[in-house]
Amino acid sequence: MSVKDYLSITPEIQQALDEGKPVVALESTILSHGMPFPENVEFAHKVEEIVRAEGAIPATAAVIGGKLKVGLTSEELDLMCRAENVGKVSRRDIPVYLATGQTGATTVATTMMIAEMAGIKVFATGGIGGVHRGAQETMDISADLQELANTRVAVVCAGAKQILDLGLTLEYLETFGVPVLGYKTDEFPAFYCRSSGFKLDRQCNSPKEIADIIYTKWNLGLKGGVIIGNPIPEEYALDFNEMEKVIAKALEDAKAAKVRGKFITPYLLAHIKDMTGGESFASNLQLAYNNARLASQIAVELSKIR
Ligand code: PSU
Ligand code: MN
Repeated sequence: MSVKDYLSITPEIQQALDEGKPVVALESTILSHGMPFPENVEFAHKVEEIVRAEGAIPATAAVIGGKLKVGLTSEELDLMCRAENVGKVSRRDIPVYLATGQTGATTVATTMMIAEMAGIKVFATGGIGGVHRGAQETMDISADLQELANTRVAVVCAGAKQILDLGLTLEYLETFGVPVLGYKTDEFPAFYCRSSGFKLDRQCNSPKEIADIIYTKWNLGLKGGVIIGNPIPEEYALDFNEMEKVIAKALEDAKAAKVRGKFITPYLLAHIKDMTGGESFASNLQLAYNNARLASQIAVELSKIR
């Protein structure tokens, strides 16, 4: 069996890729482990509609029935949203899930892997994983960062959540040669908040400018991704200091409950949601829509260059 035999790409997406049309990858962990059911069903469909409205084709990734799925049917989206017996699949889990036929939601890392295999250049998510607070002791660094170091996919995100150590996350990305571009900002966004206090080297003000940088990186033969930090729209942004309090409590609870490994991120996300109620969830939806829009615009610009 070759790589192609493991990939299951919908005919619509395959045709778009063959014709060099814009395609935007979307992850499924945000559905299965980042949002409640049934609200996530509406999100899953709406985010795809936004991509289409911008002139690109959405490609939500997942691992189902021993295949790396690129593009999900309505039934498959529903399966991911219900999240019954749906694991969280990072790079190391892929062989296990494929060989055993288990159903899994793809993280940023695995969605990037699958996107590159399929030939998709741009990917929209909410927030990337990163270096966790206290990683000096725990060594908890998301596999998302290694993927960004190695895999040629541009990732549009609202930065990374404050649950992480944003400073160390940026240091790590610098070490591994991953450009971090700010869209209409000169700071790395902090998911619910527009700014983090961490300055970026480059502010870009148009999708075209971002597409040119992405194209140049890969045209040079450089491996790895590009991060585009797209701040949450002003009207949905939450207060940084308020969030800091919520996160401190969530981290304390996680420690007391001895949560480890891949369960830490979903645990913290669920706790934050419970503590902040509907407000943070509404923000989460809006920033993800905002990222899907920008990612589509970048994909459209990239398709004009190639
Ligand atoms: N950050 C968020 N929401 C999410 C995730 C991260 O704000 O849903 C998910 C993404 O799928 C990301 C994964 O790739 O969590 C990172 O998990 P870990 O920290 O275990 O690598
Ligand atoms: Mn981890």
